[in-house]
Amino acid sequence: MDGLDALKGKYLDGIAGAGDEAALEELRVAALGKKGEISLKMRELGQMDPSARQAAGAALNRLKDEIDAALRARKAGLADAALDARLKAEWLDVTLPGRPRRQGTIHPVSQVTEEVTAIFADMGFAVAEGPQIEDDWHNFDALNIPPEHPARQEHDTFFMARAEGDTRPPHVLRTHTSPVQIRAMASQGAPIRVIAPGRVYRMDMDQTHTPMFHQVEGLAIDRDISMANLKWVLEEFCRSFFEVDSVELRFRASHFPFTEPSAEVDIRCSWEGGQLKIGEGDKWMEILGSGMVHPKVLAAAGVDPTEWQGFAFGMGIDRLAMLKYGIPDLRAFFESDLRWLRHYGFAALDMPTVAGGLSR
Ligand code: 2NL
Repeated sequence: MDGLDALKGKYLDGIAGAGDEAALEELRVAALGKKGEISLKMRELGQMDPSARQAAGAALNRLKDEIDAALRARKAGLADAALDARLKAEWLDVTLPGRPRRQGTIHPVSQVTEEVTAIFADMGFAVAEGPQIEDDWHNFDALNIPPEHPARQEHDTFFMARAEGDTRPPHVLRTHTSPVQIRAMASQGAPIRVIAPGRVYRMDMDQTHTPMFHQVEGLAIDRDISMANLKWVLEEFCRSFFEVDSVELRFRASHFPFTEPSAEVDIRCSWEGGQLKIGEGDKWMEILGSGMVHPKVLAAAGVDPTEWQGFAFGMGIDRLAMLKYGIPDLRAFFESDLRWLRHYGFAALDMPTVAGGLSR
C-alpha cells in the first residue's frame, strides 16, 4: 500500500514532539479516529484484490499498533515529566532543624500549691474553694474579727463599691482564705478536714509585699482534736515539703481573733553564705500561724463548740515557694517573667499545653 512510510514518519514524529495530552489526543483522532487517516486506509482494503489486501492489511495493522504504542509511551513520558516537575517544585529539606516553639513554664506558686495540696491530701485533707469577693460577714464577723479591728480599715482591705444609697456593708476582696473554711464548715458540718489554697488581697505594697498573694489555710475539726495533732500535722508537712529527714518546730504563743490558744510556728534552720538549710542550725524562722479554732468561730459556722473542736493554720504560699526554690526577689513572680523563672530552675513543661493539643 502506498504512503504508509510517510504516514508512519508523520505520526511518530508528531507524537514524539507532542507537548501535552491535548496534542496527543489530536494526533490520535487524526490517525486512528473514525475519519482518521489509518481508518480511511483500512476502508480502502475492501477494494483490493485478496493477495494485495492481505499484505496491505498486515502492514496497516502493524502501523496502527506502532502508533498506538507510541501514543501510550508518549503519554506515560509526559506524566513522568509532569511528576518530576512537581516534585522539583515542591521539594523540601526534611533535614532542616525544626522551628523552635515557645514553651510555657509552670509557675513556682502553682507548683508549690500542688506540692502542698498533695502532702495534705495524704493526711486526709480535701481542697475547699470559695469566692475571692467576699461579704464582710464571712471575711470578718464569722472569724471573730470585731468591727473596730485594724484589719477592717480602709487602708488594709480592698472594699468593693456599693450602689449609691445602698447602705449595706460593702463586699471585700478576701484578706485570707479563712472564709472558704467558714463556708466549708457551714455546708458540710463536722467532722471536717480541709485546706483552702488561693489568692488573697491586702493593701500592702513594698519590697516584700504585693497587694495580691497566695495563702493556704488548713482546718481539722473532730471530737477530740488537740494541739498535739496540730504539731504532728505541721511537722509531717514540713518534713515532706522541705524534703528533710527531721525538722524541729517551735510554737510561740501569739494572738489571732479566730483561734484560742494561738501560736506562731518557727522552724529550725541555718543561714550560711546566703544559703538556707532547714532542720539544722541555731536559727529559727517563722513559717506559719496556727491555733485551736475559737468556739465563737465554730458557732458562727454552725458547728456546736460543746461537741466539736479543732485546729487551724495559715501560711503564705509565695514565701514558701521563695524559701524552697531560693528565689530572693518578688520580681520572679511579676508577670511570670520567663527569664527569672528559668533562672530559678523552672524549666519548660515536659509537655506544653497548647489550645487544640500538641503532640511531640
Ligand atoms: C497566718 C495565720 C492563721 C487561721 C489562719 C483559721 C481559719 C478558721 C478558723 C480559725 Cl475557719 N482559724 N485560720 C488560724 C490561725 C492562723 O493564719 O499567719 N497566716 C499567713
